[in-house]
Amino acid sequence: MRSGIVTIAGRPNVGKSSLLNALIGRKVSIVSHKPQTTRHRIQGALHHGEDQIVFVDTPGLHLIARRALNRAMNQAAAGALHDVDLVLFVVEAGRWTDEDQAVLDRLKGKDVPVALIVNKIDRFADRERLLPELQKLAAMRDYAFIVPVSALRRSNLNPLRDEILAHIPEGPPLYPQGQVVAHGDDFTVAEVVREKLIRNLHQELPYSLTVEVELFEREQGLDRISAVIWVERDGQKKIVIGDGGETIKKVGSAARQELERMFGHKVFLKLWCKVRENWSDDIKALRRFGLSGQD
Ligand SMILES: Nc1nc2c(ncn2[C@@H]2O[C@H](COP(=O)(O)OP(=O)(O)OP(=O)(O)O)[C@@H](O)[C@H]2O)c(=O)[nH]1
Ligand SMILES: [Mg+2]
Repeated sequence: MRSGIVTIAGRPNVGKSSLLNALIGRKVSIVSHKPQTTRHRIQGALHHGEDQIVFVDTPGLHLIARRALNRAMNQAAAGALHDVDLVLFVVEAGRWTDEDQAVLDRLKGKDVPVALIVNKIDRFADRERLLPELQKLAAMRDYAFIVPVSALRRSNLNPLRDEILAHIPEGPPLYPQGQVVAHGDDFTVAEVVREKLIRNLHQELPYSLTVEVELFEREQGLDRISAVIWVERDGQKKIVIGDGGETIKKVGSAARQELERMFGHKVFLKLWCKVRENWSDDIKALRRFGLSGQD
């Protein structure tokens, strides 16, 4: 019986959360085309027979961290690089940046085996071009193993799972059989609403908002949920609400539909938008929103 904790790390936008969801076969962590989507460490357990892998998805490590929120995100990610059984260093095929280099540097001298996962190989129609790419990446350090994958197309995931299983210790399971996540349904609600906001709002606004569940009542066959979207300025509130409430309605409806699918029952979701100036650089506010980066 094998059991281990495996961190998924890398710069923003390489597909860490997509990989977690694809490996587990269910949406555990939100995904968007914008970098810096994940803000917390998010655990998800993969049960394979008697074996179990507990994955830890992390915020993308980034170089420019001017706000307290960004520093907390980097701290949350860095805190998952030790005291685990294996780190999956995720990169994007054909795209190496200074931020990838910074992650590689951070992993130096750490007492944890590191595997290289080259994601988004679906973008390489010509497989011959992928090979020199992999060789270049492989030469950068000693890796426990290297696996090219596509989280989007779900390709090469079983070989990846088997490699991971071969590199984690024997031991009793960390999660009870059948349990997939450690976080509660209120966290899922806040994250799903935030995902729909990111997908429906342009430019920088998603970086200035956070979602807080104020009320969560589970009756028979129905959840009554009320959540606040916190923004930093009045102008942002106007955009989140949209003309005649159009945007916030669209976000609410998309979030409700996804939550109903996930929870398997009806959801009544009420969204509000409120201003709290400069929350993303305010340690007290971050703590209240569970974003302080502390354990
Ligand atoms: N073409 C392609 N796109 C992918 C693949 N995996 C993820 N993506 C896309 O890459 C973007 C970022 O995906 P995420 O999973 O949110 O990336 P992340 O590394 O978790 O990003 P942060 O949370 O911001 O650090 C999304 O638009 C995904 O759909 C893949 O295998 N192929
Ligand atoms: Mg992510």
